[in-house]
Amino acid sequence: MKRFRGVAALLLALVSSIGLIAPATASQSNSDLVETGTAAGLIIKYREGVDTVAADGLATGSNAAKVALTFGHALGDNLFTADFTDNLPITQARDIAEALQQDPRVEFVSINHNFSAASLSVGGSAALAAIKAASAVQSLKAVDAFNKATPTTASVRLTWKAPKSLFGAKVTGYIVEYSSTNGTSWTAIKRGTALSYTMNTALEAGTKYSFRVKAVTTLKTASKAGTASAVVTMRPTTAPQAPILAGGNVVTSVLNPSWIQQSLAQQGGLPVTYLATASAEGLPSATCTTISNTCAFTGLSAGVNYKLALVATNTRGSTSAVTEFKPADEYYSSQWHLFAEYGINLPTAWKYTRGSKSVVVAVLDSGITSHPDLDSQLVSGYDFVSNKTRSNDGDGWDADPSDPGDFYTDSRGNFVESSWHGTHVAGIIAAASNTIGITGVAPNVLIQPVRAMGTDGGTSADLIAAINWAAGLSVPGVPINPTPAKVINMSMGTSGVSICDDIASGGRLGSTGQALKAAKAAGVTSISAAGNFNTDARYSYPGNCFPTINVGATGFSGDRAWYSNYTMPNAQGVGVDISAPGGDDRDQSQTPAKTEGQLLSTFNDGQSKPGSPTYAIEEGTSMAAPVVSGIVALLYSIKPTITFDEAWAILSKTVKPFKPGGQCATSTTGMCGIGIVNAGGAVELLLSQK
Ligand SMILES: [Ca+2]
Ligand SMILES: [Ca+2]
Ligand SMILES: [Ca+2]
Repeated sequence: MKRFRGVAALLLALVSSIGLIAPATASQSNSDLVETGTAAGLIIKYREGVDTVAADGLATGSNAAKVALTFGHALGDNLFTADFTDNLPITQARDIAEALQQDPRVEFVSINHNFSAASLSVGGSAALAAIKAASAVQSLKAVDAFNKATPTTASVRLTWKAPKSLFGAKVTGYIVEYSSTNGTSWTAIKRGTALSYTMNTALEAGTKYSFRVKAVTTLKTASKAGTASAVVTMRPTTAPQAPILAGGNVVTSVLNPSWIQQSLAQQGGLPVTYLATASAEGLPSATCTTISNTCAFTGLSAGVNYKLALVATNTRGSTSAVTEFKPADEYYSSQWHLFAEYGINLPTAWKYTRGSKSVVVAVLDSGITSHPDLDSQLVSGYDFVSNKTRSNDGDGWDADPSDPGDFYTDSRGNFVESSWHGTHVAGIIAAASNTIGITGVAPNVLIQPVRAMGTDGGTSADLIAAINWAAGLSVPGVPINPTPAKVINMSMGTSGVSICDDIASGGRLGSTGQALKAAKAAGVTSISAAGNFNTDARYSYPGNCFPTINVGATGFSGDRAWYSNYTMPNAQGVGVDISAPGGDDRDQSQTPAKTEGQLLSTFNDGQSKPGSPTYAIEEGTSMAAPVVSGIVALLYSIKPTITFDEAWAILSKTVKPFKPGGQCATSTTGMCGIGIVNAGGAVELLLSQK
């Protein structure tokens, strides 16, 4: 039997230095890799007709393995998990798997790998000390901050004075809270240390808002929010938003055009007058003024096509009907990965589509939290975290994929804050284009949150069930997915060496590979993160499984992000397929303010359990993979029957080049994959093929 020895020293060196990658040895192959992670158990596939429980009541095959195996879940496709009581080193798990493989009733055995979220952990883990909250901030005032430069954005300027009492701590920021329900519920926004804040997101003209402010004080590493200031109220107004013509802007034989009735917010909170102008080449134009949503023209020639222009006016200003899409989300200018030189050229793609509501992207991750940029973007998902401790929701598999937080106390006793990883990933794909916050790559597609990671990661058995379910395939004991996904995003990886292929299987697909292949056959394209350990992408599961599009991360300047795994020479097809911006905090000189070279997306401010919705920057191949998933979702929106292979062909033919002279560009072995994904190029190529 082949043993797995010989390159351990090389592997260790690679983690800290990529300088060693050039001298590839001809003898390197997957079977040389020494696996170094832990395994939660095994995944067993029985031969056709074999009962999984033998006549003696023991699990079939456990005697051959000479170990006690606890049977866990049926995963679909005749796959079953057999769990170890405690995690075992993968090398030990392999020995057990090899013994079990000798049982003639067993078709094959896979390792049930452990993996974790493939983004870097950012933020500290300081425990809250018992410091005293500051007193209320003083003299809070609110005025309408209408700005002619952004005439349809409702804006309120708040000013206040510092609290009287800080109890020895220092102010490190303020939390502004607003309410559209007369103070019944409040939404918090974290601010800097300035004694003012102009709020121009999340507000609708014509609505009465309440505002209050809390000081955040910090003593050493401990922070505390102070008591709230007195409440002030304000009803902002704006110029009207552009009216939407019901039938486009061409009048054929209809001489009484209408447009969609505007809401109070769309009217800027004020009475609006509409001026419609109908024009046709060589004929006099006609105008019509009204306060309703229809106009009766006189003097038009019958049977002529007129072009209609529509202007809405109130006391704040005027806005014309526009057809070209420009996102009005407050933080769009911070989303450099969408439009910068080494971004994904998304504005070109958006000329044609921002996605279709019939396309679902499954986010196999830590779950989801309530967020005003995501709540409108969801279809129902599922929770496949089987381990009742790791799940943090008190049970195993269940129908509720909400993220209860994955906080934990590490082995040194430090509190590790919840990552809200699934919330961040989901926003990159499909945050709503709604004037607030950010916009996703494909804001008109829908997200299916599927929990596959809990505290400290997940297991491949749960991931396999999640893949099968997301793709609409059957998973025993779970209702069929009513809205199967077309795209599956897997932003996760392993720190140790975890090989996807099976032991003693002669290159046959492993259980994860089987699930991915079945998903592909069901019309699904699966996207994976290549991992964040600055090492050979062959080592990181599930990105090293086939078939997925395995994504590496680039930074603002278009070269490999420092942490991103990469393709080794002679990697035998297991490596990084393509790169996408995932952020690089060591490459931030030209990035928009406060992004620190990273990607801004939806987040939650709770340290353990979910708190209030917010936004945060993160970096990782976890952030790069959903960029690709969003683009692939745009392709499905244009061509619902597109296949995995067709989508890959489109992506690979349209990539942008890496930064000239950089590591990715000068590598002769496709270190960072074929190039940087290009949304505009991909959408235009697909449309040209239709
Ligand atoms: Ca659960
Ligand atoms: Ca749950
Ligand atoms: Ca938004």
